[in-house]
Amino acid sequence: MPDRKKPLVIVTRKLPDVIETRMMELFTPRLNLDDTPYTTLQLADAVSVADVLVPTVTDRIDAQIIAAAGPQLRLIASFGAGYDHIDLDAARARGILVTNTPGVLTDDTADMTMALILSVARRLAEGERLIRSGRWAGWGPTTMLGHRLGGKRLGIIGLGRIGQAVARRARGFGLAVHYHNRRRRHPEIEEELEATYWDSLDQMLSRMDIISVNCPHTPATYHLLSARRLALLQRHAILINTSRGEVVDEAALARMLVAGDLAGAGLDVYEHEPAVDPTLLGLDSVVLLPHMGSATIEGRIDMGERVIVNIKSFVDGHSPPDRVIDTTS
Ligand code: 8YV
Repeated sequence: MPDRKKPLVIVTRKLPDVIETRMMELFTPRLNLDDTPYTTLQLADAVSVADVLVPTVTDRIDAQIIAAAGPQLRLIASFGAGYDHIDLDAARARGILVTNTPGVLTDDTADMTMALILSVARRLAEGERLIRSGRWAGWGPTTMLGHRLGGKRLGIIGLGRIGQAVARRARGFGLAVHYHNRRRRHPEIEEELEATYWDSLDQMLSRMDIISVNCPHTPATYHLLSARRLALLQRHAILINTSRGEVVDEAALARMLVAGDLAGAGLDVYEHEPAVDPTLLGLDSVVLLPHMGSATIEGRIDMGERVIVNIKSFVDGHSPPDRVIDTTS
């Protein structure tokens, strides 16, 4: 670190007050109180002077931005678990450390995954729209019928922290847990979750009632659910994505939903955020949320705390606990 006493920490978005206040005590932060996302130019300016950059998922820290970094930038302490918005190779080549905030948003994201499963299967958003439209004619024995969760099969793609938290919740709803993962999980985890492992994603897809995407977005998982793989799903199946939009071919998904080749989808993330495939907007069979899987005040404060711990340990000459391991190399 330069010998300036407190490091210049540039925070690209508005964080909870309590986090910003603590940063004021510990560092010399440059805050973004009106929360206007940085342009590429502003990001380049920021890295040219910051000792530490605190970006979020909405900031694209690509090779061009990293190239604009001044020699004083030694740490990118990202506010979020996913780090697909940061070019890790470029950062590593410049000797810039990258940290994230794992673990603290696991339960919130798993809760939201269950909420989407329930919303799609039991038509919650559609029912709510019906009430608000003023067109509800009253109860009927065969109106607004959805599907029972109990006894159905849930296929989880990516049984990491969040995937496992989804599995625990799903068991409480009587769902049978299946999963596909790059590496098979330890037998103890499989036993605890009563989870069935599928080495072949294709085979798992063709047998499940519900699919939940819980793997990170990496070059290897981009369009993992391609048009070909989506076509393997059963017509009555539903797809839930609370991970990253890029894992699913959104246009192909929209086409399948329109054609009735898939019963429904619950999406919290999109391929080209904040844009959403317009076809999806007109479909009653989909529930669409604005990337709010981890959006709880408690979660955001915990994320901010992790950012502070990472910066503080680095400034104090220690290894920050949440150094990102580049799984792509
Ligand atoms: C966060 C997320 O809100 O942490 C992640 O990876 O996708 C979100 O839930 C976002 O990343 C904050 O930067």
